[in-house]
Amino acid sequence: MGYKLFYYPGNANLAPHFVLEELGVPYELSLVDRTRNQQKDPDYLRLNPNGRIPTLVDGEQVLYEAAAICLHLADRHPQAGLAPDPGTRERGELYKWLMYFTNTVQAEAMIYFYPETRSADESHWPAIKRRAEERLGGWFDNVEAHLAAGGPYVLGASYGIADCFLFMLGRWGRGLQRPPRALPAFGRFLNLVGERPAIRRALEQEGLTQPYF
Ligand SMILES: N[C@@H](CCC(=O)N[C@@H](CS)C(=O)NCC(=O)O)C(=O)O
Repeated sequence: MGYKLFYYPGNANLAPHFVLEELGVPYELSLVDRTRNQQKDPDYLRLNPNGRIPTLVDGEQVLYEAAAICLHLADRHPQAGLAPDPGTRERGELYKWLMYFTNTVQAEAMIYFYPETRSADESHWPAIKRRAEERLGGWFDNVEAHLAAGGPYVLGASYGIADCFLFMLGRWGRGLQRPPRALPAFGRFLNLVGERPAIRRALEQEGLTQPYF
């Protein structure tokens, strides 16, 4: 069985890419060249009508939405232990955090990085970015409080897909005035996860260079 992950370096494909490397399963990476707007090419739109990255092909099935791909991969390989069993308290915690990461934090990051999606008037963009940065700071503070109260990982002692996702978000926040690496527990988390060989391999395969977060 082989997967195909459509990616652009550093984009929302990072989390599923970390998961694939962590699983150690065969997969192929396929570059969607955003510098040439290939995410809007008809061939790609047939796979992902949203024209966004990532997309995962798993045999006959095509999936988009990074968090859904991470959950699917963890469920396809339960022996790897990257997600708690369905129906458990821990699985509920995973849903809560993963949805928070994708629906609240990632969504805010998208406003910060792409203010043009919120107003066609360029003079509005600095204010949109400032507000998104303030709000992102608040979301990251909530993650900090959670990690400081437990940790070292999102679900406590066991590493999994929520950590892959959070590492991606922590990396995206590296250019903020108050970056996640400057928060004590979040900084420890990024250092810890950033040392994992699977994470390193994925970052290198995407051609990303230090500092990673
Ligand atoms: N919620 C989606 C968001 C995906 C997304 O926004 N990807 C960005 C890159 S990080 C993208 O493809 N942007 C190109 C575009 O919108 O044209 C997911 O998590 O997969």
